[in-house]
Amino acid sequence: MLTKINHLGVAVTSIEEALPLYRDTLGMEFSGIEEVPSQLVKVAFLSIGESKIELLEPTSPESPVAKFLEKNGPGVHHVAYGVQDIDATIARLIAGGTRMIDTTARTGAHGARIAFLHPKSSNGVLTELCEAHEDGH
Ligand code: CMX
Repeated sequence: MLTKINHLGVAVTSIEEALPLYRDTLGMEFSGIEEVPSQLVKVAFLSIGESKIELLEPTSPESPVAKFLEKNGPGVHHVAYGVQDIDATIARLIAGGTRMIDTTARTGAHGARIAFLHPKSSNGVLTELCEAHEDGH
């Protein structure tokens, strides 16, 4: 059902301030910043082999990431797993009783189709399913 860890999401108050650690100190490959209006965040992706780190900065106080930062401060926000068929995976999880935040896939960064499981249904870890766009992200 799952193919790999696609990315780890890290909540930050400022991508500009956090980026030098990942890009320059740790030497990860930086592939740019993108705004995801539907999620009220802007994101920066940094690659390590097949996986990525996604820095998440809220663009509004209403953003789920703004609420997370308010409560916890900066830190690991979610784990995203690659899936080949997100619609089938969502259907299987719902049939098995998993509580989904998204019961249908929506569009995330890089045009990927994404859906979140509720952290209350995944041992406190916000979990994302991610069906990569054709460009491989
Ligand atoms: N990891 C673990 N637990 C989390 C969490 C996270 N990232 N975010 C929230 N929670 C927990 C809260 O601690 C809270 O727990 P308690 O009830 O024990 O206090 C509970 O979930 C409810 O949180 P809340 O702050 O009251 O916020 P909401 O109920 O309004 O929303 C959630 C929570 C998870 C539904 C919301 O954050 C959400 O929809 N997240 C998914 C969307 C998202 O994060 N998008 C950004 C990523 C963009 C991308 O990758 O493209």
